[in-house]
Amino acid sequence: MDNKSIAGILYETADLLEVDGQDSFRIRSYRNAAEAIEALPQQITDLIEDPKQVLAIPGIGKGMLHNLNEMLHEGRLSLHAEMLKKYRPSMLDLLKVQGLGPKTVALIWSAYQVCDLEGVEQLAREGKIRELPRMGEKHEQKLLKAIEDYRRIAGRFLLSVAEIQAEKIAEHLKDYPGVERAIPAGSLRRGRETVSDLDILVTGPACGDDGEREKLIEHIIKLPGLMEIIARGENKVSFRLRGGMQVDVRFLPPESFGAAMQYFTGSKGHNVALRQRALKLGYTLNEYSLAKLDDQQVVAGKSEEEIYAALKLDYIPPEMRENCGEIDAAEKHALPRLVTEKDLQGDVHMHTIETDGRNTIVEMAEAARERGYKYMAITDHSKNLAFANGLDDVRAVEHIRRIRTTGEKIEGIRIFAGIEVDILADGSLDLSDSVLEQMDLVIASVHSHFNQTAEEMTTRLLKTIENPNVSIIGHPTGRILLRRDAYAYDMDAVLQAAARNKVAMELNAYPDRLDLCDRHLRMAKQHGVKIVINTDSHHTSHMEKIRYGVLQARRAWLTAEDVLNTLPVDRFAKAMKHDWPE
Ligand code: DGT
Ligand code: CA
Ligand code: CA
Ligand code: ZN
Repeated sequence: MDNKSIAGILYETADLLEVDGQDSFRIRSYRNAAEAIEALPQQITDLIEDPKQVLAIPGIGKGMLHNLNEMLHEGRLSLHAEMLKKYRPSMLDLLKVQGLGPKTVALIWSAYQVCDLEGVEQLAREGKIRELPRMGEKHEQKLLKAIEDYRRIAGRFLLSVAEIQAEKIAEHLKDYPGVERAIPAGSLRRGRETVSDLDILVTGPACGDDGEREKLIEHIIKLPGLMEIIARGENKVSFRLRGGMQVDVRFLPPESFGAAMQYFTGSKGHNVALRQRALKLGYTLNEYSLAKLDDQQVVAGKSEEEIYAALKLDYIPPEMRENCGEIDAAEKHALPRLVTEKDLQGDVHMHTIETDGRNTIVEMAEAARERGYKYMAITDHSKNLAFANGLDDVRAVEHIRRIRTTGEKIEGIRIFAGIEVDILADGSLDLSDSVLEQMDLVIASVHSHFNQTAEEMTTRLLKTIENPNVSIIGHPTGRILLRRDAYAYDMDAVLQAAARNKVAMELNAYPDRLDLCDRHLRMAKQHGVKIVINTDSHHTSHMEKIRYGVLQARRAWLTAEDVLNTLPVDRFAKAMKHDWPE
């Protein structure tokens, strides 16, 4: 955990304690500690082994030292977790709304036991906020506006959504004569699962002198969907799109383009570490160039490649730039060869019209073959998913037969007969073992009872993993990005069991799922658990979403060896029966 996340948890704890009506001294101690850690020049992780140094930080006493130890060793703060359990994580969103401080939130909670955005919005609409002490109709209106703004402005967007916008803007820019390159940097280029604002870098003669740039800006603001201009400077224009996404467009001379790409791709943590390295080697690094410290002579700037090379580093792919050890690895020529989309030989999570998909077996298989895959699997739902018309034992066996008959008729691609079977509340499966045994592969997924305790969920998943018919755990945390949190369980215990039983974890490439996430994928790799990257396609057009899965895998430093569906078809078939390659 870095200082920023620790400070964040402490701030949140302070806010929650205030909502909870605890004494102001205690609340202040958490805020003071958060401020102190935020302002610290070095990482608290580096100090924690020496309690004297930590206690020397103003605002940090024995109790807080204990909290810091807990956070650094357990990755959580129990008081924070306790408060979140009492008030739900949605309380934190509420606290971020302009003008909704802990005191007002506490007032609303005590009167109505409501602690989420939707709930408060409804109360305001129904005129129930004005009935609270010291509140009036004006407050209510302001609150509604603030909730609207919060949603619009504080929002993050799915990578897939941000990409579409970025492409439109880049096209619009390139329509203008004298624009040579228009490339998105920032979190989008790093392939983060969600993106807050777009950072687009532009170069070409049109970025040359001031007059030219003014004309280019005039062109930019004609962009369809542009809602408001936020800032208009010499080298930059910022605006907001309909739907709330903010965009920063920067104009650059060609000799700085690489330096700017490097800087604005980030991450901030990566940049800070890279700049420190530059200083150590006698250079300064900024968004304009890499230059010698003594005489300011520029040594690199046109391309990212020359910057990394001048810093005696192998080129670091954008997905790895999160300050997670990539600079060390690049120095030692030890960066992994990241998995690519081309490495994938198949996609083995797909639905058809037999349950909730939109296409037939043949259509799905042909689309997969079209993509160049050597194999694919049909994995329709089981009966517990009633709204999806899930299969019972009898229909499942019929479906296997249908899949195999189709497979015999189709050339150039192997169709595996599989199933996405529901994991029931107790960890048993929704279909009989005698049916599951007949499958080429079995994906087991949680689609119900998301609210079990972490203990129940852990036991549930461990039981599933022990079932010898299970090949893969599907979308293993159940999260829906920006909508539904991951269900809680002991990831370590589950990954250990998965490694022991040779049950793979899915990386579901669907852009609003993308679980396992990068952090969990790294954990999986450490445990020796193999990954399968799947699209969970319900339509032939969904198969292209595989690239989001590949991006996430690359962010986790995965290589082709870590991913089972890079294997040739026969080898993959064995891997689905617990025979993994070394
Ligand atoms: P986002 O927009 O929240 O999804 O994430 P980013 O990474 O796109 O962040 P953003 O848009 O604030 O900034 C773009 C890049 O600019 C960021 O990845 C690194 C660089 N950057 C921004 N602020 C700083 C800073 O204070 N120091 C350094 N070294 N780099 C920064
Ligand atoms: Ca950004
Ligand atoms: Ca930005
Ligand atoms: Zn599913």
